[in-house]
Amino acid sequence: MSRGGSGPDGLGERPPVVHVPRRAPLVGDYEQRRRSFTWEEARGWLEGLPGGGINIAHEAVDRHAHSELADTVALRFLSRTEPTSELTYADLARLSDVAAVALRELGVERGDRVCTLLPRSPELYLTALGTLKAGAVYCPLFPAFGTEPVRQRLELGSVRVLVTDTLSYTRKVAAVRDRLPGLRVVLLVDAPEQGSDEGGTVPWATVMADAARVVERDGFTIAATAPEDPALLHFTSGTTGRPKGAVHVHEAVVAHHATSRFCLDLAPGDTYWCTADPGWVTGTSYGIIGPLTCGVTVVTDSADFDARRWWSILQDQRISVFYTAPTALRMLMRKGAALAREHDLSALRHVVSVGEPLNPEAVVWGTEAFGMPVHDTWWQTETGAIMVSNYPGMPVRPGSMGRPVPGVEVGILARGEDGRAAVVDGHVHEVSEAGGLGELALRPGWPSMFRGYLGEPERYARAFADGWYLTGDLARRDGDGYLWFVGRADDVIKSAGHLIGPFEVESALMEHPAVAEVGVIGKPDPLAGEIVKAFVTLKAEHEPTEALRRELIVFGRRRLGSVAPREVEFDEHLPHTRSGKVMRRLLKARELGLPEGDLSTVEHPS
Ligand code: 6R9
Repeated sequence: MSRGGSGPDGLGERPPVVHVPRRAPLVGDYEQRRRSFTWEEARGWLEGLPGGGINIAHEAVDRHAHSELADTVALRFLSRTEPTSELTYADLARLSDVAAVALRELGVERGDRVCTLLPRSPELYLTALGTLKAGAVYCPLFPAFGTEPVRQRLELGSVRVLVTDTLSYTRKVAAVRDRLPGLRVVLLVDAPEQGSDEGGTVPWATVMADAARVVERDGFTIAATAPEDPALLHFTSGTTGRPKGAVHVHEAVVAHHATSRFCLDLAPGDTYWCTADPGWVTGTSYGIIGPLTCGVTVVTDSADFDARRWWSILQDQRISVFYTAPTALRMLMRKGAALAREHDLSALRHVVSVGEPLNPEAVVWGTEAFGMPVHDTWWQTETGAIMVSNYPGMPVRPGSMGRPVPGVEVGILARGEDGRAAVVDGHVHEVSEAGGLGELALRPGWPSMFRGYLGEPERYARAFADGWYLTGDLARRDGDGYLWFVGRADDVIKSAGHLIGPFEVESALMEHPAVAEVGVIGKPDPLAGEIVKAFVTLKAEHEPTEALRRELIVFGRRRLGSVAPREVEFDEHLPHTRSGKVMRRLLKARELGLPEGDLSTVEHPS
């Protein structure tokens, strides 16, 4: 075990926090579980379809609808504007059958892509599950995206059906609809059943009513999907180029389920709240699929962050397991632990975090506010499920992401000059000494690993080397196997837990007539972790005025929505590589006030 106040290799400055959970954790004894666990065993915890297939929606919903959980609330929808509503597992099974038939009646076939651009509302969850039941591929879009990210994802995904509301449609899709010939059908959830005013759209209520009659008449049979059939498409961002569409298959549900047990400790009887929007991978893997496979009650809230509201939800809903992100925890911390203590959190037994580095202070603050430490987890869109975690019942080392999920092998790979894992003659080398820095890598083989970047086999192939999946994150591993996040090996930005590609932001700003060149970085921010900052060189005839700076911010906001730059700075001399690319790393070094020659430190902002 660790020496006194820090990890054995000087990692971490705070003593481990020990919390004895109220009930025996499902992961059991971690060391023993790691030795004995196989993914085949976890597959056996699920039902499967007759004939050897597997379908995520069957495991998440139908399996429970035919069990003693049928009348248990599966989803509870909280909202500022609508009354609270609920769906039991039996309701959800029936209505997702109807949604599946509605999609089939609209011509959706196996493998077709169906998108939502919706707040966290019943229609989003019914579309997700109905799509999976129809054997099609569900692709969630973040409702705060602006026109450009929405258009690009609909186009790259060749999306066939979009489910959205009138406001999002008119603001973000109508004007670009003629550039999306693949988009056959747009369903509006708020249009009256008699018909919609928006040309080229169909009311959700109408197709659902028609489909309900079909189900009544003919019954419904779920698509007989095979384990390797595509199920989910999640767009994610890289350093360069367009967003990448990570494809996940139905077999992924084995990992969603096992990690929901091991890391979130979910079992029937729990009331669980995941604050992530399904537009990001956490809100799908652990806001829909994982918890439903465990038969719990999932609470969703369509409102934005509000500290008082959040503490009230934790109290009034008697939340037992809470999964959130460091930015939200920092926002709660700002309001103080006293606010937490005004609330009865006696139902709460496990608090978990993901998405960005979790400050050691936040872990420890958890013991004051929640009565237990915050447990960090690490994973990515590409991994589909949690890969590294702090487990209930094990000492938490504040600042560490935890240890690998049983069934997952992690490597720390020695780096080359570009900061990524060095591949020499097709081979990589693991950093063997404890505490050594390298690129975090995973041995392929877990069920929820992405099976491709849509239409980009070379990009997918580049994500692997010598039998490892390369994550693009830098990390250290201490002598006890705990992993410590150091930074990204690339220029991707994490703001409030949301992954943002600098190239996408740069491309959008380049559309402004005054802009000659742009470099975008993540600027450290005490609350959001990073905020998006753009350095802009203007074309010769334009003056760097305050008015133009503000115009660029508004321009970005309109095009990009929530991923737009919060800060814009004019810079006549953007640094370039020899090949002429803007050196974002140097921009970041300047921003941080670091010596420009010393680029190695840029990736260690802590
Ligand atoms: C699930 C999700 C993935 C990237 C990942 C890393 C960062 C996630 C983290 C963390 C430090 C943690 N990240 N969890 N960094 N500590 N516990 O967030 O997926 O949006 O694809 O982002 O997020 O950099 O590589 P995604």
